[in-house]
Amino acid sequence: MNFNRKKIVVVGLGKSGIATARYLCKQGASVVVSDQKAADQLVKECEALKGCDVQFSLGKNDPALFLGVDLIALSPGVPTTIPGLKEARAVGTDVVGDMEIASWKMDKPIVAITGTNGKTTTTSLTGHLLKHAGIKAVVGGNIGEPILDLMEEIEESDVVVLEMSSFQIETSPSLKPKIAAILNITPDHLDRHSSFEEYISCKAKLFERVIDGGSGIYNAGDDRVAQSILASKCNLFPFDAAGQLFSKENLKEGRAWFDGSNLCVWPYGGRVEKYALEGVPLKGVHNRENMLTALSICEILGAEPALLLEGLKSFKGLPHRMEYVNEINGISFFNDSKGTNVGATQRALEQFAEPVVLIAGGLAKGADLSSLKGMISERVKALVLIGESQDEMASLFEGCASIKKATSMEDAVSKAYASAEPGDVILLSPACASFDMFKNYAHRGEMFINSVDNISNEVRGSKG
Ligand code: UMA
Repeated sequence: MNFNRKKIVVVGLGKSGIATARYLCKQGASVVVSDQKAADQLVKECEALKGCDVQFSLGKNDPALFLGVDLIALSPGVPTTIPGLKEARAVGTDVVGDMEIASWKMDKPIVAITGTNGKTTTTSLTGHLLKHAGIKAVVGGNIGEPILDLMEEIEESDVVVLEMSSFQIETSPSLKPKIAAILNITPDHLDRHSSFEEYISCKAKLFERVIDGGSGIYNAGDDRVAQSILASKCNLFPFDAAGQLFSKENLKEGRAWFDGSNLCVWPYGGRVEKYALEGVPLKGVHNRENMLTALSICEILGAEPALLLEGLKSFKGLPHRMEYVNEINGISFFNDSKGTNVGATQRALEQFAEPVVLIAGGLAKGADLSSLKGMISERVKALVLIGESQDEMASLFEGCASIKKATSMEDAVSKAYASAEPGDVILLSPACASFDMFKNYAHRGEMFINSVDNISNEVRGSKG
């Protein structure tokens, strides 16, 4: 589509909406930005579009705006079912996401990474490894860099690496990856998808869109993933991060696995490369999933294995994902604020052999939190609950661990500290979204770190 003089409504004035409006404006489109929030809640966002000739329609997503326009660009957080969209589609108006718009203008090979957990780490690691191997990669998408802000960089790049949420997959039917990867699927975003099955099939659509001769990398140890991509026609590339699925006879081209001490990747038409894990900072099964995926992508793209191993060793991980914060009086603090669903918290708890004091709660997004029961009984000695779901969680987990409720992050950290003894771990891994108490998961993680710093200063003060 040539955007010049086209009438376009951009819905949602967050990161994506700002980038979309800015991009379309530059292309000569006549843009109206709609957001359900009122103008006084969007001062910074409106400021970010200063100098762009856009109109604002704030305070609600007015369905009347969707009539008679050429295109509606939805931000990922905006449901595809808001009033007015059905009628717009019925008269042939395209309703798409920012990645769809980008796909109309891009001719670079695309790597698309999805999954419920680990996709940000994998996307970031893939970008890091490719750069380390001398391949010019632009990294964006759900990771926090809207793709339409990166279009100029993309022109200069060799490959585009995108983290894609289910919302972004749903609204970008023409985005055709050369390599797609699905890390894992556990229940999430059930407030947006009509069922878990629908969420799974949305992720699996990515494999159906892979270009001819392209590859689909997937977690063979995740039955839901393995089942969902069965009909896919791309070159399937399963990986086994636990090292228990493939027998000796089964180790063949187009596979990646853990052999007990090395990560092994055998690309189609290549040979087996082994990456020893000694000196590699990412730990745990879930990080092996992330590393096997990133290494497979890089090898398919022709990166030099010796450089990839160096890259694995120099990758330090990401903030708010199982991030070590501090140790105070023998108690270790970990920030996993990005643990916004049950699967993520389950994985976080699996990492510790030590007794855990868990800070959890927030917006449950329609999830069935009861599936955490077993893990909490097994690993958690005390549970400190925050946010909207705290009462629901308190009754669900009664008898599984001692339970306290907190009114703020500072209160939660102080109650967790009072419940812990030397040798214990205090873990923030909420299993819920953050928006009931915080701006986003990063804000929640920062508040956790600040509260830990305050305790550390008090302890030092009292010792001094
Ligand atoms: N809004 C409306 N109407 C609605 C709903 C929302 O007008 O019905 C408005 C809100 O008032 C707000 C704006 O939309 O002003 C927010 O849009 P958004 O939620 O799409 O947020 P962005 O800031 O544009 O961020 C989005 C992604 N957010 C979501 O998918 C919820 C970011 O992923 C992504 O990094 C960014 O685009 C850049 O591409 C975040 C996320 O939480 C990290 N993703 C989920 C996840 O990882 O689990 C999917």
